[in-house]
Amino acid sequence: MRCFLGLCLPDPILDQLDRLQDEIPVGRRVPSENLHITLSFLDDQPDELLEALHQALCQFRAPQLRLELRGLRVMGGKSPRVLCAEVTPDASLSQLQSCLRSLVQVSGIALPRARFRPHVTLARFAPRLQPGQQQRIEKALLQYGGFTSPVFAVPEITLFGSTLLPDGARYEVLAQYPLGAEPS
Ligand code: 3AM
Repeated sequence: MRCFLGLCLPDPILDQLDRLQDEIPVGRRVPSENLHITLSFLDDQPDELLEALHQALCQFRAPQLRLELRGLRVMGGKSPRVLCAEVTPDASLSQLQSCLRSLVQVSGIALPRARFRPHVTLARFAPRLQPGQQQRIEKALLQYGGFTSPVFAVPEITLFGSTLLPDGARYEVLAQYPLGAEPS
């Protein structure tokens, strides 16, 4: 199954991002139910490896997170791929991501080397931008680049399943692992 580890966002933050997306009509909008912070993209994995990871995650302990979103960014280098809200740098988040990366690999799932730049993807762009889109993106960055969310608690890690459909990915929550709690 195609899946990834990530963090869900609380409703007040989803509402704020929803309003922000209304203000910035660029690209293909990510629907509210798909907004999240990716920690580790696992790709397509056999059930046995996912089960091994699930067992390891059930025993995993880490403190609860308190995060904030701050600023907008376009990712994809010369050809913009996505518009994102950035997560304010947070040592606990970086540590969590690095521990999870090790845990995933110990569970037998190979991960490509990738820099962790936590974000919430708000919109995706086609490989070739439509006329005028670059200007609209730049205007949005100028106008809304100073956006900040309230600080919010993240009480769990989520294992998402991801199904690719013609109109985009559909995510489902496969399991959640509490942060800041003793494993049961
Ligand atoms: O959180 P974002 O939106 O940046 O782009 C996909 C999404 O990231 C990314 O995994 C997240 C959950 O689907 N993704 C999809 N395919 C990927 C791949 N082959 C990938 N990341 C790395 N390699």
